[in-house]
Amino acid sequence: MKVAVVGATGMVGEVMLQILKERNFPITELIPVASEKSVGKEIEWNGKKYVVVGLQTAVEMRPEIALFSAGGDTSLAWAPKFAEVGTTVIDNSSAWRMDTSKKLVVPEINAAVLTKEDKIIANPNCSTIQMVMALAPLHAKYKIKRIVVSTYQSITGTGVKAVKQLENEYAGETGEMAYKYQIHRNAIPQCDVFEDNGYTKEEMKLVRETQKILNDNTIAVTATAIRIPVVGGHSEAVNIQFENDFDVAEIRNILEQTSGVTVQDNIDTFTFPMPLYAHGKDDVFVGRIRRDESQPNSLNMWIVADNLRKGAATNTIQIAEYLIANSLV
Ligand code: 11C
Repeated sequence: MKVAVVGATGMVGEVMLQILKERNFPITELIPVASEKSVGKEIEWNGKKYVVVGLQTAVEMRPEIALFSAGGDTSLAWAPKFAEVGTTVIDNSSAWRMDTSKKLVVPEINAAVLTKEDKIIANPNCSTIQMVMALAPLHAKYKIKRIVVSTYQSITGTGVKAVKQLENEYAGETGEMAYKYQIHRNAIPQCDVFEDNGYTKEEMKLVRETQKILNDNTIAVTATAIRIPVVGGHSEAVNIQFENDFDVAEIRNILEQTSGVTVQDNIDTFTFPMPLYAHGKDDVFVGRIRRDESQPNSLNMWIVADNLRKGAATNTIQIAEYLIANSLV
């Protein structure tokens, strides 16, 4: 496969390159693509040097697959140009996710919706991916009525500028700010911009993307997204109300059988997921599984995953692997 990585020098792009190597992705030609300021730079991948090219050059090279992680505007402008020359684009930005003509895919849940005709495929938001990974098998069994989720999100979700801000604050130095406020020793109740309804875009992604991936608009979702000074790994406290009653042991058992999910849940040994330990891993970790005793058919869980891996790069590459395995590209 001739594969373009668009945004190759960015945070997610670098993780993509790493994961392509780890998973031995079948690449015959790698095309690292970035914005004008990085064009001509050399990167090393799998023991070889590659020169970063611009978007137009990459389109002209007609890759079979383009993995995009270069922001919504680049995606809106360039994904269709790649699609026109026959490239299948898998896009990490929020640009196409809610477009009704585009599929929003978490391979373990809904890869079966993909066809050869899908030339722009959307990768969901990190906080949505890890939540639906744990919820999809439970929805299938007990039917979810309502989800209340609070997120505790890593600064790597914002990007390199936020990591620099934290490092500066930690060292007591001043520098460019990614957030309006200090993030070191703080928690900021704003991820992404505010929408007209008073929720942030990140919170509304959890609502809309969950309904689209689970293919069920009747699921009520309400979210609060918080930025915390963790470097790598989003955490979520999730309260779920089901239509049907459940047995907690059975829930644990279902999650233990779910591919891509690891249950870490033993309060006797203080075993539960934490971002420090999820960092660098591809699975979604679930723990603190317990009945919500305040209302019927309700459950509380704690869900943690590496936001740059399963939340972004790994999921994108899994989509590409599915396309190849099923001759859809
Ligand atoms: C964050 N979830 O942690 C964001 C990062 O819609 O793809 C990814 C934004 C997106 O801030």
